[in-house]
Amino acid sequence: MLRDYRKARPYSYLQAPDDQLYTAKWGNRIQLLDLNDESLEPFDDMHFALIGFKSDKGVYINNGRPGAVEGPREIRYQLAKLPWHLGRDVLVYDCGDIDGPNRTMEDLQDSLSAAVERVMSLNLFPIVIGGGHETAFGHYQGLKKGLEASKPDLGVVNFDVHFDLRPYDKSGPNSGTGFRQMHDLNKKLDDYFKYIVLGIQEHSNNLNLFNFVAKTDNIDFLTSQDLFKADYQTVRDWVDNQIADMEKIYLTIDMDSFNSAFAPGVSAIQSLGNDPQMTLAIIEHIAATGKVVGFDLVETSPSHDIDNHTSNLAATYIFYLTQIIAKNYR
Ligand SMILES: [Mn+2]
Repeated sequence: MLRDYRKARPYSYLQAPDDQLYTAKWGNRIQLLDLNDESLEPFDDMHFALIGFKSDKGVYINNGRPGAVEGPREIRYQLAKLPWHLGRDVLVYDCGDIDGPNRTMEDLQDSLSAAVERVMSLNLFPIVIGGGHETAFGHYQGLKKGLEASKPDLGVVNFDVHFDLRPYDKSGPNSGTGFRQMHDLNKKLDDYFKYIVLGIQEHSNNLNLFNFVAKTDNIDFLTSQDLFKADYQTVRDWVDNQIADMEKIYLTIDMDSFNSAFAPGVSAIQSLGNDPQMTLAIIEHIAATGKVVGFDLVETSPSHDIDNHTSNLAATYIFYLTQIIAKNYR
């Protein structure tokens, strides 16, 4: 039995099932799945599994503005309103949430990891809706365990303002340490680790972090200004070069990487952030490689949002990414 697991309930966000594919919305097509149902058999076809990660404990520990705990709820509402373009064969299951107000961040990360592993054992494609960026360390560990049989070289692609590579020896793990934890975990296991970040802002990372990145192999980045100045083809070539040796990819999108005009509902607003169109083009290109084994959207904080801009942007990304992934996994 999964811990801290709340199976999906038909919140008011879901509407009556609709077989009319030309008029159906996501809210008519999403189905519920209980990951603790032991009678489930692995699925034969490519389907998606939504998991909400109801934690902003890492944001709180990191002295950020809490609120991302409600991200999963609001993004589901936005998703339900979008038209269905995935046809009849691709299904999206809402598998519910990892939720535990009285549990530690590490407990919840372990529980998320187990849920992601369970999703993969059912041959479903995980989409995790955060939650603070502590989502990443839980999601990543679940993917790693889910891939244990074949042990591919699993790379990490992060769209983020921050490296989230902070040392945690004194402060303890939080939403800003997840990728350092991945780095340390793989170093200990002597496993493959490669990590790239797109959208780094100089003014949002101290020099100690740039120093760590400079002297660590297999971590590379483009700043948000690099993305602004380069044309799409240049960025695409850089990405292709970076991901060439990744056999599988874990993709994570921090909503604070976007310009706050597009994504005001985050803990750390970013006045100079990435453009969502440019970012989508790059992410679609990465998804089209067929290497992505799971993705998440984190740090959507509805209480800081304006007119649901941020949750709507996150839902829109799910809309486009699922199409590309479904097409390239067949
Ligand atoms: Mn982050």
